[in-house]
Amino acid sequence: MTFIQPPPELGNQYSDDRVLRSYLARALPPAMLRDIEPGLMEMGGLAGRELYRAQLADRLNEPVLTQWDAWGNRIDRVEVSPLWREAERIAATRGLVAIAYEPRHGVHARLHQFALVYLFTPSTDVYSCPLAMTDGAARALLQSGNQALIQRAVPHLTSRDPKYLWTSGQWMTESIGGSDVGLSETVARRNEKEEWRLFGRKWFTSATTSQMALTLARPEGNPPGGRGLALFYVETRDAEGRPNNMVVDRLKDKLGTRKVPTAELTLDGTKAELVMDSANGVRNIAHVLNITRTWNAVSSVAMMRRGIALARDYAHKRDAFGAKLAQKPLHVDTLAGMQAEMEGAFHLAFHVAALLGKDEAGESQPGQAELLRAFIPIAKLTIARQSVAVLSEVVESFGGAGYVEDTGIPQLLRDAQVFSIWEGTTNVLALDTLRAVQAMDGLGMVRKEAQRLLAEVRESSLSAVADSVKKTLTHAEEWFLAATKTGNAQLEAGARRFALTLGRALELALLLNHAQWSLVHDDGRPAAAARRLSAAGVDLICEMNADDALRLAGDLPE
Ligand code: MFK
Repeated sequence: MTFIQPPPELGNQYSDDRVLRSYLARALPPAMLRDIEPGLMEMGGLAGRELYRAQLADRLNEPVLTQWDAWGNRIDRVEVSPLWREAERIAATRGLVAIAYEPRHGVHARLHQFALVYLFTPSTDVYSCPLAMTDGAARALLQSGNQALIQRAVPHLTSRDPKYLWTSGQWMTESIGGSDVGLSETVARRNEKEEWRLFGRKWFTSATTSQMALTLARPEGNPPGGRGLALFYVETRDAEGRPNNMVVDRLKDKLGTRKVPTAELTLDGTKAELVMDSANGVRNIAHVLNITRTWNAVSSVAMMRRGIALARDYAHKRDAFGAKLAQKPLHVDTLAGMQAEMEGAFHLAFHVAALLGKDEAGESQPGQAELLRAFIPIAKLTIARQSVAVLSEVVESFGGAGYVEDTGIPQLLRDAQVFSIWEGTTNVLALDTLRAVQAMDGLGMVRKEAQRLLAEVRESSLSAVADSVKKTLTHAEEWFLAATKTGNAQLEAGARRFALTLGRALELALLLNHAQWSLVHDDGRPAAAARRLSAAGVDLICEMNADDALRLAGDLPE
């Protein structure tokens, strides 16, 4: 009889998750945790069993676009996969968007929401994408103060009833500008009835199945650039279900996130309403971006956690060279490195969620809104890169099996690759980090936040790592000041190393802070994660020669 390898399995993804449980035990009031824990347990059970099985069975299904009906009508119907239909129902009934808008848990609502999102995301093939945009749209509409649109759309966007729930798209990217959104070519014209109509092509619109979208267009006569764009509200179909003067040209053939019906759209007289003023579109859509980038960071951690859970289970089932992988020092060392990256990322993502919750509840301390503005791009860019690196290791930790599609393992890596692109690439977010830090007048507030976190770290076994965080932040601040004096080229060239260094230093400060609490509660594992993350390297700032960079990139002949 030939050998058959037992596959990796998942348990309850909440009860098995030491990192999430220990964080929530610390961050939430005990009565609230008791209240929400049955829901987390249920989601953890679904994620590890029914949904995980459904996900493996759904592997080859993809969205299908039908552009015409049998009688020649343009219909542009998109059918999503069975897993996505189930995900939509679960997301509505468990309130994955709604929770953030319900008053029940006040300042902690975001932590409750993102704990559920973190459990739900890895088993639902990036259904988090339409949910993130739905959440972003609800927040942007509420912040717009446009009462008509708030009353029209927000009750749908934040509903727990699957029949009433709307999802929202966010149509920003155009062929000319994925990053440089200010170049957008879509035009908005107002007709004699004072109705706005949009004309243009949106190049990367996920959530084509959504009932509404927020989008950017340039009112005729407005100047070029992001300020000349305006933020518009669009309903995708009329009351009879006919497309709103728009066509789905095609679905994208993407590296990953293949369940997401990402499309190219042509808007040809699409009816739209202004959300706010008839300019400042980039500034106004940034409310959506800050929410979707937070979802992106949490989803990136969740995918790391899923890959590690599978790899750890497999390590106890796979024999090689006379022992289980879980008993092999080199394999254990590799898994430990992955776990430390994930734990640091977890604490940064949930710290952002906590700050967001405070901000929305109007309970931010002075300076916290500015910190949130900077921490969102820092968290998004740092964690997305960690996710790609960790999931690459996850694939490798299965050897050849990790490279075989029907194990479900390769998809983890392909899907993770979207996190560093979707809602802003690493480099674009590094530049955004520079702008946010400049707007705060430097790194003083970040340093103070790290000092506050580290002041609680009293265990002598953690002090060397705590000192390394302080040194790293001092180095980052020195570099930032020197590069600011030297000029824009230097600052821009080093922005990615700077932002990643801030991200890793913040992760470590948060992890140390949690490690201190955990040691008091007889758990030394967060301390081990902090030591390991520190050893892997936090300070990435170094002087790079600009001419060498040009030589290597090919623009200097010698
Ligand atoms: C999940 C499945 C996904 C399926 C596949 C998807 C694959 C990927 C598809 C995509 O195309 S994702 C690409 C999404 N694109 C982005 O996320 C945009 C990335 N680019 C940026 O974020 C740029 O930084 C930005 C467009 C915002 C820069 O544009 P500008 O025109 O140079 O804007 P500027 O001058 O920096 O900012 C304009 C205003 O917005 C300023 O305010 P004021 O008008 O008061 O001065 C800024 O402060 C404000 N602002 C910008 N970013 C902000 C912000 N405010 C708050 N938060 C922010 N993050």
